[in-house]
Amino acid sequence: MKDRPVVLKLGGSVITEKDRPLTPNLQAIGRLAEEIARAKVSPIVIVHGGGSYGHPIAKTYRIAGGFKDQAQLVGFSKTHEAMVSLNRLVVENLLDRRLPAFGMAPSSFILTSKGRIQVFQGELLTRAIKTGLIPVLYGDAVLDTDQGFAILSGDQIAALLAVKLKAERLIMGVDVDGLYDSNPKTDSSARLISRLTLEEVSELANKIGGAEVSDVTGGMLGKVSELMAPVARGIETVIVNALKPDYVYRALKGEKVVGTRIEA
Ligand code: IP8
Repeated sequence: MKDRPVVLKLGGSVITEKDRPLTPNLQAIGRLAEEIARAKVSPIVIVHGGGSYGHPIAKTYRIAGGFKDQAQLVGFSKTHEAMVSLNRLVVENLLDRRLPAFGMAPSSFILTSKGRIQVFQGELLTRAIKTGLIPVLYGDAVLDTDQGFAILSGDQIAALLAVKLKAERLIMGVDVDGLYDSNPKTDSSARLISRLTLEEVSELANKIGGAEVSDVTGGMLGKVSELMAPVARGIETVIVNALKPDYVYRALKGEKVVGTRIEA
């Protein structure tokens, strides 16, 4: 590929109302589409999360744990369909800003094994990018060689794409300012970590420890572990608050922005 693409992940808790099933955050989706259009970054690949679309259905039918009984099959399909609906909203908002967004279902070209990506048939995706389209992917219910099916997170997809496409930059848009040294929701002395090396990530994981990991830090540490591979390959990787206007815009432009930058 001539130009190295930017990979942008939009968190499910940014583009949906996390606590209300099947409720999009249309204001955030519209604003982010406008920021992406204004930044004029090309090529760009977008991946979004599930939020209140994919997750509640996947949970009800226990999709992440794999096939156990026949009744889950409908749930597998419903999870995927919910993600297709959310994807359509994101794509439509980008099209409204005259961006050639093209929704692509990860379950059509990715196969996992125990939830980890095993087969990635990237030819169509690279072709779409070369043609000038903006692929818009999402965390999806996918087929799995070991357990029948699985839930594949948008984070895992975004990290893999960054590596495979030799991305210029990987931007993770989340609903907090970045990674903190403790949980900012319960600890008023929590400090935002603006720069972090791979080595420090594992130290921080040990310090916080399994059981006490809060939603914010725990979720973030899980995210950060996905980011290890692209960071190790020298891909600039940054976590920013996508709920705050212009943070994603600035990250797309490579400008200075509040967040956590992870370095090799
Ligand atoms: O929100 C999972 O993607 P994530 C999406 O990026 C589904 O973890 C299908 C639950």
